[in-house]
Amino acid sequence: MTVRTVIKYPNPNLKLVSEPVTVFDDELKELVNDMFETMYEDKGIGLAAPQIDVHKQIVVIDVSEDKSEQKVIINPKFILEEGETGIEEGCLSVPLDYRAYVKRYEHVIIECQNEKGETYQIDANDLLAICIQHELDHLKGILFIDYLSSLKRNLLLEKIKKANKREKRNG
Ligand code: K1U
Ligand code: ZN
Repeated sequence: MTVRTVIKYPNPNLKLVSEPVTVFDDELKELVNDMFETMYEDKGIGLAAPQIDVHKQIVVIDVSEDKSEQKVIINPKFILEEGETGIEEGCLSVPLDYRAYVKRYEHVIIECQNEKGETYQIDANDLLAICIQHELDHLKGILFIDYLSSLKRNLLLEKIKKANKREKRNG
């Protein structure tokens, strides 16, 4: 298993729309294992393939504290979206540990495939529902900061650019 590099905003590749998975082979299983390894290493609760610059409809999620609720979500489709909730979200692809409140559905049902190609449904509430929506947005090239005003997003972008310049100068 390998920890992959997570690409960061404003990398334009984060805006690409991911392609469906058509081949369910050992290479896919290895990619899924690498995604879990990368997510746990970065202390995340989810990771979408485009975040490691792989533009395929693959997401891994584990909202547990003991790595006991692993979910592999491939080629997902929303079946139901209802209610309203929200938390201060973060993203492994957004630098500076930036957090912001995002409004989300409280209850979602999705249909998807696992790494063997088997179709199944996930019925999710609360943090799992929020995480699913955040990760499935990545597959459409949407980041949680896209829901902010352009003023807030541009302020963040300036801060990130300054931090990147500082890092380059200091090595
Ligand atoms: O997609 C990602 O970059 C992972 C992201 C998932 C996520 C966090 C929060 C709300 C929705 C989706 C993270 O794991 S960020 C770090 C984190 O562990 C976290 C942040 C807020 C609440 C709970 C966990
Ligand atoms: Zn994210």
